[in-house]
Amino acid sequence: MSQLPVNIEQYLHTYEQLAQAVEGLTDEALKWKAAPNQWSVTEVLAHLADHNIVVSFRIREILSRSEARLPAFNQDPWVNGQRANEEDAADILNVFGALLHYNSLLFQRLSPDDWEKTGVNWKGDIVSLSAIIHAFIAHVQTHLAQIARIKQGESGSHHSSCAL
Ligand code: NI
Repeated sequence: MSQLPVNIEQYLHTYEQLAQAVEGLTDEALKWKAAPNQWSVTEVLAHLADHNIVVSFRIREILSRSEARLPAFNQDPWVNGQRANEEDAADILNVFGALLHYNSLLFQRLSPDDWEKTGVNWKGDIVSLSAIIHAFIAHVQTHLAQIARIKQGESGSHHSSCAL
């Protein structure tokens, strides 16, 4: 296999990072919110699954040479609209991990030309496929820190925008 412009192991490892972060947490701890407008650990996981779904869509849009702007998504209404805090953390993690695996198989099929493809994000910036995947990995790290704060009983305040 030729050298890819993204680190697939690091990409796949985000699943283990999240699984370790929530390991041993009771159902009560998984669903605890510092305030009604703050995310629980479960809601952070649901947000990461949402982001994974959106990024998976963006990856395919870029590969298809779509000229449409890559969509943004409104993180809080997505979490609230699907009643994410009623979800089971294990179910969310399973979907998150399955998408990683499915995408990693796609990455390994791509040619150097595919990796050069770009899209236009909702802000009008040109973004490359590899930049999107690097940003995905970085985004998980941001929310791992948030999960650590929530586990300490601190505010789960989230960053202003998750959209690339
Ligand atoms: Ni985010």
